[in-house]
Amino acid sequence: MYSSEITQASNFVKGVDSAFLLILGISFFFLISLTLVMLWFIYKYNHKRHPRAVQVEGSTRLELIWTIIPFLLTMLMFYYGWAGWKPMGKAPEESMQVTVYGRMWNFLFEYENGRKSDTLFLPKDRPVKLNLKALDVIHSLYIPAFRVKQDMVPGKENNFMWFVPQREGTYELFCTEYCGLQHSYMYNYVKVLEEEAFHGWYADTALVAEAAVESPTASGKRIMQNIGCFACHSIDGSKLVGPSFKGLYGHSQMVVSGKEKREIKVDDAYIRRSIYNPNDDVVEGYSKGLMLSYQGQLSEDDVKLIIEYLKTIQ
Ligand code: HEC
Ligand SMILES: [Cu+2]
Repeated sequence: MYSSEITQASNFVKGVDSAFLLILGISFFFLISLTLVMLWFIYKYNHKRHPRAVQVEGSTRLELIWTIIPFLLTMLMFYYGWAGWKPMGKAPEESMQVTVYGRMWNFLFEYENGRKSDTLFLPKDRPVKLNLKALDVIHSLYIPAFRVKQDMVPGKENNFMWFVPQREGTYELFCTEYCGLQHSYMYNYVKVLEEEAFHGWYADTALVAEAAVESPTASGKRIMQNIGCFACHSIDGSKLVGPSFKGLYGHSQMVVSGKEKREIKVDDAYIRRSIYNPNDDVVEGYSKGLMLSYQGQLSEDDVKLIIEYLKTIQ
């Protein structure tokens, strides 16, 4: 269908596009031919040219034709669809593994060496298997340029997608299952790099170095932006899904702990608890269960930096 010189963005582009173009082609063929036949009939059986209506009854030959041809066409479409889809179900053994966490409302990519990122960096020409983990509701990971899309179902075992990126570049990636208020925040990029450049990124401990030159408050803010806290929390006093961070630190807050309502002072321990066990103390007027624990996703050091940043929002 394409000349083989053009490299596709991924190994699945060809199979999906062939099925798509075949179905589109068949649809257009029938759209045009049926329209022409209709116009021809309007002309031919016009009342003036054909004054007396004739009843036509039964034609086995015609009925066979209009059963067999559509049957063959649907089987052809099925075959192309199936042939394009089948290889997606089995990832090669040697695939690079990346774990994708989807939560309201961001994606987080975790690599085998522990490196985490909100942009998906990948080496060119190496199969990659994305192990999909939805932490709250159903999300769906979609990379249009690679022609791959997979629902992320909470609790589902062996939920994955795989592909081979074949062309360097930056491609869109987003959630394509409406998952609540800030669904549109789940939008990011895939960056496909040459093997060497990828390794530079992968092995780079610059993230730590970066944090060392950055002030703790700037690091705290960056961590929060990367992991998506601001989808639910503002810093200007406006109420989003959760309470605003403005003027939070050092002030008192009414919270519901279990059945008991109490007033607490917002200090380091309270913020740490809010991040790791958000349902222990639920801010009065907000629902339990909206904020999920960041246990395992944010380290104690990350939390300390976040606290430093929160102190500055007064
Ligand atoms: C999906 C929406 C959502 C995301 C994302 C989210 N939160 Fe929350 N957060 C809430 C809600 C709702 C509450 C209030 C209910 C409660 O206390 O659990 C809350 C409460 C809090 C509180 C207590 C605030 C107060 O006024 O006492 C802190 C601190 C907090 N979140 C920090 C964070 C941090 C840090 C992040 C990012 C690592 C984050 N949240 C991500 C929804 C969210
Ligand atoms: Cu989503």
